[in-house]
Amino acid sequence: TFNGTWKVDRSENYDKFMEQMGINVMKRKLAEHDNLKITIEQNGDKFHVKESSTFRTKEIDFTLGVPFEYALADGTEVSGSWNMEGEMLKGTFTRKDNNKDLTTTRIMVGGELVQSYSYEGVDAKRIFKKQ
Ligand code: MYR
Repeated sequence: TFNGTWKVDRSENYDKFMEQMGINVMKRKLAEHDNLKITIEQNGDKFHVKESSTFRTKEIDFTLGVPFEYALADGTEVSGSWNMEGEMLKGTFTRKDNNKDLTTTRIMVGGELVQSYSYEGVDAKRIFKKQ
């Protein structure tokens, strides 16, 4: 289960990913220490996700397979949906400003929540520990 509050512990290649997303170096430096915390409440195929970081606090409700819109912490607007593939949550989103795809997954690995990000050939991961 993904339910719980998850605090980012470490990241892999996240700076390169953000650079590919077009985020400037100053924001990337701040994002390195964003203290991202995600609270997930899943009820069947319905999710309530609360995101909090040094940048903002934001809450969203979505249903698996149902498209929704979301603004990323840097303001980039995307639309897309989350789907369950086996034990993995897979999010397929499209940037509204350039129509390019951003995919992301969430999976539990050894008690940690691992979120992967992929954009234009650059992959990154952020690994969260339960709070
Ligand atoms: C959620 O489940 O957390 C809400 C929906 C998230 C949609 C998009 C997730 C991709 C996040 C990419 C972060 C990039 C920062 C530049």
